Amino acid sequence: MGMLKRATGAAVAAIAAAGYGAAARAAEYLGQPTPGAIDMQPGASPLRHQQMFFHNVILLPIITIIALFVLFLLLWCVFRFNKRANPEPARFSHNTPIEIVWTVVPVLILMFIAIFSFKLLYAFHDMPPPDVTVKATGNQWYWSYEYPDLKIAEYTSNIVPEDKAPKGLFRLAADNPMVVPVNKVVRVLTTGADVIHSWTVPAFGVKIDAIPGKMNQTWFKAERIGTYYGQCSELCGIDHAFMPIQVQVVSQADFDAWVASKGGGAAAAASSAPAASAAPAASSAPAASSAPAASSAPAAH
Ligand SMILES: [Cu+2]
Repeated sequence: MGMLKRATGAAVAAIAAAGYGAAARAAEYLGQPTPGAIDMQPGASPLRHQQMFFHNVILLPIITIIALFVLFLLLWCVFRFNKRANPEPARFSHNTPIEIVWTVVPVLILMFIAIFSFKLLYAFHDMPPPDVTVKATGNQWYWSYEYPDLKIAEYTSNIVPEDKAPKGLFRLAADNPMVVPVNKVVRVLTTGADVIHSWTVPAFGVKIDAIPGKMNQTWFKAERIGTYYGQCSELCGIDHAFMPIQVQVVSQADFDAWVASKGGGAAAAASSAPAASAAPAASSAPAASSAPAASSAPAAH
């Protein structure tokens, strides 16, 4: 008995240590996947925290309880009502109270989920006035970025080859990352130059399709300086796995310096404040890129 107790204690300690190790590693690997870890990447934007709350605190317990309840019902039927345990089966086929319960309870569960789900959906939709606007265009097979308000012309962001990529970051690292200031609302406009791609950065809780002839928009506010990685998340062809997304979150001073180094105009951020729809930003884009002009032509394809 004592030995069993000790063994159990050791197992619990090992599991706790493993969990602690994973948590420690997860903190270390902000903005990128962690080898051997369970759970999602640590979040680095306010809406990402809300998403994780929705998943971990609302959805996961509901899913677990329902799965266990259904398992219990199955086992109960198997053992209590098999031929040996219950040789004389009952003949009734309806039970009004229970039919009302199994209709009403799922409706209530779904309504409860909807409260949190819709709140999150609207939070993503109601973007605060953006400080920086970046247009991300998906190409076969790389991303290109443009800062229309800051007069930074479109530049391409290619994958860093395997022999040059930092350890564990092949297919995540990109040569010319998107650069954004910390704690500022960043509006991302996405479009596709050829086929549908999807601009995704897990740590910001952002995943939005980049569709040819259409301009989508989303936003995030990065809370911490660092490097964040994502990947195209729409099957877009043979090199789908080789068009990584790298976002460099820097201080405002570093961002201004980067804008200057790109030949961009400073302090244009305020001018974009009232804009809520994607169209005007697209029409003011200086570079002659292929996609935005088509955005108003619904019958292009
Ligand atoms: Cu793609």
